[in-house]
Amino acid sequence: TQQEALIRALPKVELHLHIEGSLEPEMMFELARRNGIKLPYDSVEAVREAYDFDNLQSFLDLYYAGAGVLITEQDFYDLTWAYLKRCEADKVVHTEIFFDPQTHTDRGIAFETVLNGIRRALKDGNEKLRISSRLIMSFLRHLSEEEGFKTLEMARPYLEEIDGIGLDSSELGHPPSKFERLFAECKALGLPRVAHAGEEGPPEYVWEAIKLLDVCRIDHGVRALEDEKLVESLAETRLPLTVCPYSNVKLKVFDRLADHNLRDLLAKGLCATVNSDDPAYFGGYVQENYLGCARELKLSVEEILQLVKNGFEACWLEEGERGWWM
Ligand code: ES4
Ligand code: ZN
Repeated sequence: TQQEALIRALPKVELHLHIEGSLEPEMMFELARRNGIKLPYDSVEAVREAYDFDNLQSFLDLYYAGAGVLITEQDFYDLTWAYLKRCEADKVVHTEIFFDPQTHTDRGIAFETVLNGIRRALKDGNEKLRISSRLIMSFLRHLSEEEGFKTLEMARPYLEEIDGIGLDSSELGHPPSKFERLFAECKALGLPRVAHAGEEGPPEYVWEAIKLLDVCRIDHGVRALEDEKLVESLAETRLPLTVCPYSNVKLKVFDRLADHNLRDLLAKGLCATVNSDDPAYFGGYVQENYLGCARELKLSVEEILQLVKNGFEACWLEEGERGWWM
């Protein structure tokens, strides 16, 4: 279709991608072998079969376990480089990725090992593939605010290498308000902030992320549609939502892609963007998310163009760093 050709041809950005969530089963096996780690699966196929989730938590349990094969700086480099090669193939020209340092430091991997591996790949991506990027350090919200402060202390010598702050992991029961002081400290350090909110959690969590954490984007935010005042505010401010359609279906936020509210978000004037979240676990990189939505939601050419432009609008590139595509 015309829509499909357009999606493939357009330069795109990605603004919601957990680098640990781009660990494909093939690489999981390769790194397990390289590092002498025994996996609880017999084959790549068995891993893929295990990726049948009931909700966010059932996914996170496997996601944190899978990340256990990442040990050396080279592992983090290889993981990030494989993602960037995929970006190249899909015409993703700019990407803003999350990493979860606590997932690694809590099992004895040095903060520096994680950061250096990812950073070196991003630099190579910029130089060799012409893909620009930002790196967002995300706090795990199921851990305490104090744990978050300890992680911020670990990051302190490397703040030049960190472009922003995120908040992810188990949403229900861990509202943004739990991290108000931590995010105030990050703001004082001059770091821009985003937070996952309104994925499984209620619209109140989106309000909290805006008012208490002073975020410049909401990750997911699809449940914002339940609150008319919130929709009005998001339309007015154009505070972006980084929507991840396949993720929402895999984690049962919506039953089917055809039931997703992406078109409604656009129709109400929100700055909704399309992203992949954890593509190795949810079965599609950003281009597949666009293609799936175009097919199942019957997106028009105008809607596709709007989504792509929203990504440009929502990204953190400064005026002088923008590529030919922007
Ligand atoms: C995540 Cl889909 C999702 N939601 C919250 N936290 C996450 N971390 C990785 N993927
Ligand atoms: Zn996410």
